[in-house]
Amino acid sequence: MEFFRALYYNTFGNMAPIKAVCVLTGSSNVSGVISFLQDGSGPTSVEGEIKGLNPGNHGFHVHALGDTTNGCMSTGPHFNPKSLEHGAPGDEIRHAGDLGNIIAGEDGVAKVSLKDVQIPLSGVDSIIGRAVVVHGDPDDLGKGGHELSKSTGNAGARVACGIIGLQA
Ligand SMILES: [Cu+2]
Ligand SMILES: [Zn+2]
Repeated sequence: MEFFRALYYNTFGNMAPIKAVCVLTGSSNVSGVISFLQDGSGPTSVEGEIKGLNPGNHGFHVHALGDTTNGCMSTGPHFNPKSLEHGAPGDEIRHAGDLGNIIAGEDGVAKVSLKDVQIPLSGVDSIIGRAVVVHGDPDDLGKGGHELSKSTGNAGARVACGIIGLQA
């Protein structure tokens, strides 16, 4: 069986699962670690924990740039390779980076556990080298009627961010 597995990998390229990690920090006390795993061309699993948040919903996105030279401000807009409007993760019209909200409990901790098909770890639309950003306010998922709803979900300040990098 191992022979066929090796033959398959050598014939069709790197089919082993790809792993990535993002260590988030910010100017406040918000921090966390998010892990990514993609098996073949399947959905990417996103798992982790963010702490130091105010209780409630917080916008959670992949932003286009892995640039933190000016803190989270330099990570650019939401990752949007298809040039669509901002939306919810389950919407057809959304930015690839729109992962919705994470929910912090009274202890300020938000557990993250989701799967998404629009954030691959390889190929032209790979999120490797881009950034994860956590916001101070809820993401209205494009439906808030605010002038920023269709671009950022009006999610407010960028309270923590980190660059998505490959992991062994
Ligand atoms: Cu964002
Ligand atoms: Zn968006």
